[in-house]
Amino acid sequence: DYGPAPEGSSEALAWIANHKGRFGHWVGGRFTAPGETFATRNPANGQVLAEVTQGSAADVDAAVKAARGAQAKWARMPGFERAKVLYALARLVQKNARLLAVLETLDNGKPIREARDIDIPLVARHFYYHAGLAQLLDAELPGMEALGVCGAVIPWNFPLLMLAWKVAPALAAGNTVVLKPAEYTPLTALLFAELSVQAGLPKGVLNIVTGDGATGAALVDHPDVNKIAFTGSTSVGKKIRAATAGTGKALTLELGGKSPYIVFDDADLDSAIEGLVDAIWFNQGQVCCAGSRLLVQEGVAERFHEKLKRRMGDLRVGDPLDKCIDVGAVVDPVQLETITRLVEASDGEKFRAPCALPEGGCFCPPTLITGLSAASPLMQEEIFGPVLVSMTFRTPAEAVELANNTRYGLAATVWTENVNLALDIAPKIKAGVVWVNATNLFDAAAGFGGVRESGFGREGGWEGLLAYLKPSGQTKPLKPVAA
Ligand code: TXE
Repeated sequence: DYGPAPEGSSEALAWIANHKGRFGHWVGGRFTAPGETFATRNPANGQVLAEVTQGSAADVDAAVKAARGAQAKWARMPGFERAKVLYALARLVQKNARLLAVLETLDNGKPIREARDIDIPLVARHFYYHAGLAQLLDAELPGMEALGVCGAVIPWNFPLLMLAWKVAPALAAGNTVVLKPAEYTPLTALLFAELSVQAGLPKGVLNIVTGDGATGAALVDHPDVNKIAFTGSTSVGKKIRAATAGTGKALTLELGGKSPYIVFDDADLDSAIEGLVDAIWFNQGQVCCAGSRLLVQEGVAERFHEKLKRRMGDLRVGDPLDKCIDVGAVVDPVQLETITRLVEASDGEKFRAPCALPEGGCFCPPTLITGLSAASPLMQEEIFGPVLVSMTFRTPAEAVELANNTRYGLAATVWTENVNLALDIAPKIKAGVVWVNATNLFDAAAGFGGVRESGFGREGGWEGLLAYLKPSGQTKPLKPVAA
């Protein structure tokens, strides 16, 4: 069903125009008047999409007060009543899928195919799944209660999906939320907030304060916030951990990565190539668990690199609203500059996909770099762009050693037809998830998160929900669990 983009941007632009192109914060179930604003732009053409308000500490305080005011009543509701609202949110996301997908693509630069087929469906699934958990809570975890007011600080690579990862479990457990979207991509969160009224979400249960890192820091530092859930860079994660230490705030951190993608001699190479395209060029490589470090066994390395270069020649980089393209725009000129600088500064042999890049936007060619040493900065640092670095190895033991030769530990991928080999090395790799002959598999029911400098805590599944609960103050009698 590929062809020129029938999905226009008119509906999304009309939504922005209905708000006169200027947004305040979402506090207590309505938009505040816009204050001092900054622009959010379409990275594919540099055009300003809208002006959003730079949140001050006073704005954060007002949002926290609204969240606090709504919390006790929301938590006292029976789980199945909260579930009704979460189901309604899931259905509204599906009903407005096209509008949300186009708005996400405009604000972020990701291919519309990905926003439409991956981001937005996963958002709906996350709310459906947590609606189910909300219903079970009273019977299954009678001794647990909500933490209170939860602060969420999220990144720009999956704007609405990261909102869902934090808001769905928080609300299911009876918490209220103040969310700070990334400054590059605030729009789908604001649209979602508006939709939440139709879902019957009580006022004050979800509040959104837009702004930059200073706004995020004000939320982290607010004394009446009970938990911070953060996804973003390792450096900011460290600051947040330090800022919350000793405050009694609960904390989960989902940070950067440099995930290995290991290909053994006996792997089905064509499948491994397709997996790799998904691992490193999905979302322009701006994925925390991107398979950004290829480790390929010596015997097949040359053949694999040849095949990979041929496949890179087929990648289409272009207008993110065009359904035919594979790689869209990176999120912002600053990110583009960082990626370009890192690539330019590295030695090693660089192969850039021979594709024409559109002018006037943040476009970056898919790039493969070989011939680097294990210690070189590009092998160690997260690039967060469409850039793959590659090394060879001889033995499985060496593959494990190289895989673990990083400060991160978010994800890893192993390709081999030898199931014993896969089962042997997977547990030796230090990572939150190891995929075998597959990559980028996510499910709302499976906890996702990292080890080492990729963070701690899990999002998704029961373990993700438990991160939004604490043992109840009053001891309730244990109810028998229904068969
Ligand atoms: O991230 P930041 P940036 C990595 C990736 C990328 C780099 C920089 O390598 O190139 O980080 O991206 C808010 N207190 N990842 O600068 O700064 C900020 O406003 C509280 C990996 O965009 O970490 C935004 O909402 N909050 C990552 C969010 O933190 C603060 C996804 C993330 O921004 C803050 C994004 C502070 N002191 C970037 N400073 C992943 N793991 O997926 C900033 N923020």
